[in-house]
This record gives sequence, C-alpha cells and structure tokens, in this order.
Amino acid sequence: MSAIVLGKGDALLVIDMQNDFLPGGSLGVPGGDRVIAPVNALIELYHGRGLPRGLPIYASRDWHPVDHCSFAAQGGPWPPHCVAGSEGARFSGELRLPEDAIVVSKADTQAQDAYSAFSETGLARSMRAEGITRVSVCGLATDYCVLNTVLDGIEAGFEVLLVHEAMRAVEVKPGDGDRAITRMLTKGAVPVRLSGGRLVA
Ligand code: VGL
Ligand code: ZN
Repeated sequence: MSAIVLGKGDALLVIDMQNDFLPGGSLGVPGGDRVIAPVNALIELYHGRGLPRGLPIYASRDWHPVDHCSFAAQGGPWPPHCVAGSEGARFSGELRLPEDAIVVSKADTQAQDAYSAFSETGLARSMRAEGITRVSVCGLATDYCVLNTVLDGIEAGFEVLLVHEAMRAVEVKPGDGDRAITRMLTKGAVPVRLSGGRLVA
C-alpha cells in the first residue's frame, strides 16, 4: 500500500453525477447514490484546504437534445435521459462541486452519442493546456461513460487513477461492471482507493 502524493499535474474528473443516473432518475444506476459520499470525499481531497492551492476538478454531464439518437423513440437503446436544461440533467444536489469546477457537456447534438468525456469536447486539449498529466476518474456509469472516458484518457496519454468505490455500473448484462473494470486495468488504469482521506494505490 502506497500513498499517492497529489500535486501539480493532478486533476479529478467526475463523470455524469446527474439526477437521471441516480435512483429515481429515468436511467437510475442501482446504488448510484452510494457513490456520492466517496465522490464528495475526492472533491474535498483535490479541492480541499489541505493543499496550498486547489487542484482542478472537471465534471462531465450528458447533455442531450429532446430527440437525441440514443433515446428509444429514435431507435436508440435508452429511455429519454439528461435532456439539456432539465431537472434530470442537473448534477445531484448532494454533490459538493466547487464553483470553479470545469463543466464538460457531451453528446449535445441530435445525431451524436458520446460515452466518453473526451469525445468532441476539447477536454484533452484543455487538460494539457493546464499541465495535467494524471487524472482520477469517478462517477457513473462504470460500464458506459466511465469506461469510455478512461480508455480515451489513456489513449490521449494521461495517467488514469481508477477510484473503484466511487463508481457504479448500470449492468444491462450482469457482470458488465466487472468486465469494464478489467478492461480499464488491462489498458493501464491504476486502481486506487480512499483511505484516511488520502488516495492509496
Ligand atoms: C450513460 C447511458 C446513456 C453514462 C450515458 O453516463 O454512463 N449511460 N448515456
Ligand atoms: Zn446519454
């Protein structure tokens, strides 16, 4: 067990902690609410007063038009969810995002779906411009947006820390969550966990 020392070059990336992906939402992830506390702990760790200066926090959101191609009525796989500007698309009210969190909207045009926060958002460029080299990823859902974001992040050259306890899977098929974790680790993501208010590998 080794503690990870956070500093310049580190950032936190919180994936899609939106009402529609939480229990009661139109595409509620089972147990999705259980990740709010660990995600808030990560936010505190990255942004907290313990550090000389807060480290950057990025928060992605699914931000679909009403007739998005991923919705069942358009032949897609999902019920309507995260319609731009709707209550379901808002970040959970329990999420303690700082005011200076950088919000990344994705899949915001009718014909384009995007499970990755790096997909046509300019995120990689903006992170590089900030000197970011290592990103901790957490949020929803492990087997869709977390998975694709982590694979793209590694592809884009970032070191990716995977905070297992701060993510949950949709599991359309049982085992999808575990399979997603295996794929991310196989690609080089580093499993970490929160312990005593720190990250350990
Ligand atoms: C997601 C299904 C559809 C996700 C987004 O954020 O993981 N899942 N759209
Ligand atoms: Zn979506």
